[in-house]
Amino acid sequence: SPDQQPVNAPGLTCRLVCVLPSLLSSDCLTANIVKSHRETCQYRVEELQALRWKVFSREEVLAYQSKSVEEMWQRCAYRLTDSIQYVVEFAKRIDGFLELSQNDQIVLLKGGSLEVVLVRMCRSFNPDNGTVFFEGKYGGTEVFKSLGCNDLIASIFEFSQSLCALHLSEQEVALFTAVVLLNPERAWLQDKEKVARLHSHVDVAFKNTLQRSHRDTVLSKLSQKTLQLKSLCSLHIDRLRSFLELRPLLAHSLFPPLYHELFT
Ligand code: MHQ
Repeated sequence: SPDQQPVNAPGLTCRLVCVLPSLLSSDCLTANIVKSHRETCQYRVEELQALRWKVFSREEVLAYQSKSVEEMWQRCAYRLTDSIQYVVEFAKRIDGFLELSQNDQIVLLKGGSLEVVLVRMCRSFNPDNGTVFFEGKYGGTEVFKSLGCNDLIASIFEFSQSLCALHLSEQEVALFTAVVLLNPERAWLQDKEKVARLHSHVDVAFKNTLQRSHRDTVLSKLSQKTLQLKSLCSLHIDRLRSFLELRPLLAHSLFPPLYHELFT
């Protein structure tokens, strides 16, 4: 019978035996996550870099600085909420995320969406002059002065600066943000085990990718970043609390519903 015939097809044998097994299942996940990132990253990194010459003029910076605290918080909350909507779309496109319970999807997004935005921010950040792409042009920390939380803004900018120093590729940003999002340690998860399984698949995919590009050393540097992200997010919540305590009635009309749902 034909299937009993010995084969002598060295090229084919090599392809099956040597080449195919090097395509690990984690490569599929990497491809899925990189594609999800590319489709939901708001601006392509080349676009952002090409716009670096567009910097706010002194007059434009002064105009931002003379805005009221309320207006500036409202603007930033809208920008942040807009970015978070892209992160929600990113999450939904990661294989396995929509198989989690709705509760756990929400818990992961509530706990991780700002962290992902802050990691993604390094793509919009120019480390040469410490400016970020905000409302159409690049501006430094002085643009955000009227928010009245210079310490938070300075820490966010320092974080971006230090992340830029790692020169992460788009593939690395994609995988790192997925690892950050699928954190099985978030409080109130119903099925922690299921999240942990998904997280470890992404973790393996990330480690394989780093190993293959001889970038293993970024891994330990990124684990420090995870801690910094946590403290930036609690600082954001602290500053938001102080802002709201002074304006209990105003707050509801000021912020977009999704910002409320996530942070207040
Ligand atoms: C853009 C790049 C970008 C630029 C500036 C939420 C609030 C009212 C105050 C980023 C806390 C401040 C903002 C700077 C903080 C959370 C604000 C200040 C995507 C959006 C992003 C990352 C902004 C997000 C919100 C930030 C961090 O391409």
